[in-house]
Amino acid sequence: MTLDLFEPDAPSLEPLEPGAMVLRRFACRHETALLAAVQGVIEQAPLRFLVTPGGFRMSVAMTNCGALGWVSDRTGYRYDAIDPDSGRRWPRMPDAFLLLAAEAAAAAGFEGFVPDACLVNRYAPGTRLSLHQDRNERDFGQPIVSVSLGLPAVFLFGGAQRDDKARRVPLAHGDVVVWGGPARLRFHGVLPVKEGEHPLLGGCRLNLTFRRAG
Ligand code: MD3
Ligand code: FE
Repeated sequence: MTLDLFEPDAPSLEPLEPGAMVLRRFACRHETALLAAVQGVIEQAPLRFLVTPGGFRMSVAMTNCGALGWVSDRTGYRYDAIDPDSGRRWPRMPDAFLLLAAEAAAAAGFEGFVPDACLVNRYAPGTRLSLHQDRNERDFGQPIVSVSLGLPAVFLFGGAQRDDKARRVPLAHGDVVVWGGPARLRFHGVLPVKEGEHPLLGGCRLNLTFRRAG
């Protein structure tokens, strides 16, 4: 019997705050399948820089898979069944994604989570995501599952108001966070990603967010 103390790569479950749970390294044992699946999605629906309703180009590159994809343009933010760049449906959600998202949600107490949208975010070094709420989904009773891959980042976990003090949560390759219940509408963001080299992903961070959008 080996103690967890001597197993630095073993997964762990840590409650962050009511409704938010960090599953450290939870995605590591699936990393090969996940990365192959991400590649397939990006081949069918390339990463792109969306424009905000205010006319600014986002610095995070994005794409989607699943029945619905999150998009932004001059008319606003929304979920759409069609990729505006191709005019076709988004790539289907890979089984490896569905399984991981459902397993992670269940481990955090949300049984039966079936996401219909997966937003893929790619951060180059220096890229940040400013504080925002995720409010385009139909049912806020459904959790969001987030998977971090590649370069580490510091996640900002704020309050119910934009100017509430945010706590900093470091997230590394393979870490999964489940956000639900009272944490679901909290403001959140990502500090600028530091330059670095990840053995599997090179110089970038990828984040997958799984949602029940429709
Ligand atoms: C906390 N993405 O795509 S995921 C996003 O790392 C987004 O790319 C970040 O925020 C990223 O919208 C963070 C984690 C996340 C997602 C939804 C949340 C955290 C959340 C909803 C409520 C509270
Ligand atoms: Fe968000």
